[in-house]
Amino acid sequence: MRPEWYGQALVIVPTYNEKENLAKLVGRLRALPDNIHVLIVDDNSPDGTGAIADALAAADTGVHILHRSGKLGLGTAYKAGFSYGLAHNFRYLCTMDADFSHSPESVPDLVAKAAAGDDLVVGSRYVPGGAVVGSTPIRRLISYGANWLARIFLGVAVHDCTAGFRCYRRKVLETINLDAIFSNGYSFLTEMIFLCQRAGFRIGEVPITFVNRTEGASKISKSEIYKAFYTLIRLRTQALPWDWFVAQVRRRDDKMTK
Ligand SMILES: Nc1nc2c(ncn2[C@@H]2O[C@H](COP(=O)(O)OP(=O)(O)OP(=O)(O)O)[C@@H](O)[C@H]2O)c(=O)[nH]1
Ligand SMILES: [Mg+2]
Repeated sequence: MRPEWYGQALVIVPTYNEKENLAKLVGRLRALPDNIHVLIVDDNSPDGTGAIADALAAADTGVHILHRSGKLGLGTAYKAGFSYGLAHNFRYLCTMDADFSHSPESVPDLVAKAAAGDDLVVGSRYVPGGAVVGSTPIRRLISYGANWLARIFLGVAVHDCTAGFRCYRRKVLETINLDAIFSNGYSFLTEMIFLCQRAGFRIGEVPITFVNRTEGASKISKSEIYKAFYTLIRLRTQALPWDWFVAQVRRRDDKMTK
């Protein structure tokens, strides 16, 4: 039997130099029984990923493509994808990496959980049943550290807030002011979770097995790690009760001048 959300989910796949992975990934997503559409957001990949995406889109009306002029960052790729998905009336907007770290066959689990009531569903490595395969100790440490800091500094309740495997209900993306999101790179992911939690959205997690990429190269640079620290500090200071603080100082000043 078809799920209630048949044909209503879009998976946004940002790509930069993913020629080894893209056709296989799109094939597996489109082979799922739920008519899940795919939107590739390619940043003029020098390896010709854009041309592969064009061919896939020409052969299947369920495959869409957005070309951007150059490498503009993961966060802005997601934003461009969200605008496209909202404009084309999709009810569930998912994001995933192109490198098979996220299994295409897990997408229906995420959408089904959103359809059952969660506003945002995260494909999570760090809940019971979740796992990481093939990562280096240093990558694991960075990932654990980032999640631990987000929990301590920002009070984020999600166990895997740096995961790019997600499903949003369209209501979330219509409510959160995407233009006000500062991060343009990987930190976008933590910032989105923080904003969703603050807006009171219901966030769920589905355990996934994250498999480190075997084809193509990572795009994470050292500067993304510095940016992640900056994001934590910026979000924390933004969330402080500045209005309350200013009111206390004013009250004290008033008392002193009386
Ligand atoms: N459009 C676009 N896609 C990007 C950009 N940076 C990364 N990506 C894509 O975003 C996804 C995640 O990037 P990865 O390099 O796999 O980053 P990661 O998964 O955190 O790192 P690895 O574990 O080393 O693979 C992949 O599909 C990339 O091709 C960008 O600037 N623009
Ligand atoms: Mg990856």
